[in-house]
Amino acid sequence: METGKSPRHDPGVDLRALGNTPQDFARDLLSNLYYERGTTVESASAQDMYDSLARTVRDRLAERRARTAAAHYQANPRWLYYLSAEYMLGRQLEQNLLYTGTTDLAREAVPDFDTTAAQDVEPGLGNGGLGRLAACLLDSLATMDLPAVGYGIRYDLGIFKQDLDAGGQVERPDDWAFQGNPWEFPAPDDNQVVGFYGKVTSVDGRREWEPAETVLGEPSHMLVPGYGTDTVNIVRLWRARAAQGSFDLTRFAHGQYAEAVADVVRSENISKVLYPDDSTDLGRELRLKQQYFLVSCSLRDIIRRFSFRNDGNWDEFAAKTTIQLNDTHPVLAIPELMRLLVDEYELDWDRAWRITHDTFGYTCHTLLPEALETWPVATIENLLPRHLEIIYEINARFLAEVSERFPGDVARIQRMSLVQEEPERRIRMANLAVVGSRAVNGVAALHSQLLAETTLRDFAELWPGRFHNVTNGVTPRRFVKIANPALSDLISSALGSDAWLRDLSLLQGLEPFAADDAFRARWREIKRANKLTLGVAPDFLTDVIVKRFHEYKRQLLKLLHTITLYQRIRAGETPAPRTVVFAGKAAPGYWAVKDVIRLINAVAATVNNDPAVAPYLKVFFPANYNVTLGQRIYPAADLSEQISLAGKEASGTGNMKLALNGAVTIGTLDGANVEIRDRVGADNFFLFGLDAAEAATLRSSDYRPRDYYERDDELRAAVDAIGDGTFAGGDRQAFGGVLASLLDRDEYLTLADFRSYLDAQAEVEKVWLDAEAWTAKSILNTARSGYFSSDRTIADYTRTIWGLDPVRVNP
Ligand code: RUG
Repeated sequence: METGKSPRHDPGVDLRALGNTPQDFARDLLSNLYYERGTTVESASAQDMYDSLARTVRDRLAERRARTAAAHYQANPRWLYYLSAEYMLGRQLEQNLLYTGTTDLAREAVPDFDTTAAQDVEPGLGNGGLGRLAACLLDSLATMDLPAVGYGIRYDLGIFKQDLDAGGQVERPDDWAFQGNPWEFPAPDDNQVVGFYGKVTSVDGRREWEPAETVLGEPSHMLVPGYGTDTVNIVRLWRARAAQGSFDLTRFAHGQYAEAVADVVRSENISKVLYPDDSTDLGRELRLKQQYFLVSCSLRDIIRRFSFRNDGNWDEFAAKTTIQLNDTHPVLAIPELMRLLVDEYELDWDRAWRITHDTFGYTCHTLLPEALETWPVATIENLLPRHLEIIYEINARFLAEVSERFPGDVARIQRMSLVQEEPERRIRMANLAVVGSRAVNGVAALHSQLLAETTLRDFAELWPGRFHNVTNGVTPRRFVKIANPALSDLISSALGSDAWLRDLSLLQGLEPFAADDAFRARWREIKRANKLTLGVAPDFLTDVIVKRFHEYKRQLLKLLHTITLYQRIRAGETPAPRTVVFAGKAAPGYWAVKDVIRLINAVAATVNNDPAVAPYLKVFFPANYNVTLGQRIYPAADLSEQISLAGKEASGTGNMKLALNGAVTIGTLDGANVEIRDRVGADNFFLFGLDAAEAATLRSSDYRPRDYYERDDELRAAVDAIGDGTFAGGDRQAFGGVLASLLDRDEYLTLADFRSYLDAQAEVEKVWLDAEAWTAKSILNTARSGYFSSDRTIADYTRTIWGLDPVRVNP
């Protein structure tokens, strides 16, 4: 039941009669097979069995959901609404079995459990860290009994599937719900109508927008259970549908089939596909349409929920509602709420602005200027004419405030304006977000500091109290308990309970075990077994760099090191055996890094086919890195590569998942690496490279990558091998682009950090050869990473930004 409606439990029906005995569970599974799939155990396909199992588990969550809704209805609490264009939820079955305590029941009831579970498709409704963070935060909100709803888009096609063809990335569509999505509840009663285009007129002194096109937003939700509690929250996802009457029957009757559905297709395209890019400003109108679609549907839904409970008393709105904007993608929510309040609910501007400003919080996830969205004024004017007027009005009032504070500072006013004038007029979404929010936060301590000192400096000077840091975190339920069951059992037995899954700081209790021989031996055995599961050599050092491909993340630096190792082995050295694991997707149009993927696979082919090298080095590039694959890689990793150029990675969260699974980090002082090192201790972290200030200085000076190339023999040999056809059957042109980017530009200072990185790798190797010393560091990494739980992140948001109170669900 969706909250917002009065919960009417039939007093004669006890929903909990579902029960959790093996008989109850088996009966419900059979009943779902019969009545939902029309089949029997004997003739069920794997998909039938999966779907029925999913429904059996979902029913148990639905019962908790009904109780959660009832508790929320009674408490009428302050709500958090999390607006995000992306959620990377990961597979649902195993998580929901764990959270309902039915894993063993399912294993008993289902004839071939593993085949059944393998049917579970991960909804890949996000690109990478930002979308996975959103999913971790939802998990923690529910676990901490906080009243929250996530809002997003139900893309038909999620993040593309990556294939490797001749070593190059090929993208295939991800029709994730092709077989249906048993976890989802449609809620057609709560449809919303969204307008686009059209004109604005003045009627009785008020502005009125008449959209020229309308689209239906159809919601469905997925359940978000908390761990160790009965709370089940929801994530509500909007799907675009053509408004009634869009199908042109007359044209169809005349055989004009494509024209007959043109309007339907145009409308439904809005939620057709996730934009496969998480870091550049794609100037596409359809993307702006998606953003407005998400925002408009969600705000109307939020207002519906608020009005139902609070009789539309607007003075209560900001007290009862806090809306978090996950990056700039949902920032149109600010002018949209203003439009709703001023135009539709007829509040005066000042009152509407107070409410709006007090309602929003904005999380910034980047420092890269190219990732700060801007939209051409002309595009917004055409698509959302009334919103442009409102943005102008917000800007005029805001700039008046700036002029008053900094009289005559024209340059400052130009920098802070919501409107960029040159080379074309564009709306700066991050500026709009900061102006329209009561709180702004970065996602790691260094990131928040650099935001206030560089990217958003003018704003931090104007409103210092508005800026906060909330360091990211990850859910230990998915990324330790589910991903690494053997390690979880060992941790629980060492700590005497599994309470650490709800209070990750308890991992500290593992510290003494770093000195315990038997414990270290068991720790190593588990790592070995996890490597076998991943399919890598159990006794090799597993060295992983898994993340989206981007130049600033410097997968190329890892590759140069790999080539150097290869060349050393060819020259007769015998380094400690290691498998280098690369995984990740590149944005389809980002050719510079697609070439890097091709090059990695070319190096892999050469290395892996050279018998002289085989005892010492392997390169492994599993395709299609996603949450599911990550869950297999993190538990197998010994070394976590976090080697971005300092000052470029906002936080990173793979670094946290890996450390929690006992990987030791080699990294720069970037993003959350800084905090990981602070916590695990400098002795348990391999540091290298320029820091953010040094990198900024070098970048702004006359940096010459060729000087580094000429000075360092090993670097020169590695770079030359890229250019001389060693990895391309003698073709010297094959990787010319990569070569030129390194030698002529090297925007991310790869060559400048190369030697320092190799020195740190030498240290890695030295420690690795002492298995006991390495294992102790591995254990200490896990023991001291409890801070990186998303439960702590949520506690920080709650304390510094959201001000939420938990609502307990009655048993
Ligand atoms: O690149 C950042 C990561 O550093 C960060 O850990 C993650 C979650 O905060 O967000 C990533 N991100 C940034 N994804 N998209 C953007 C572009 O704004």
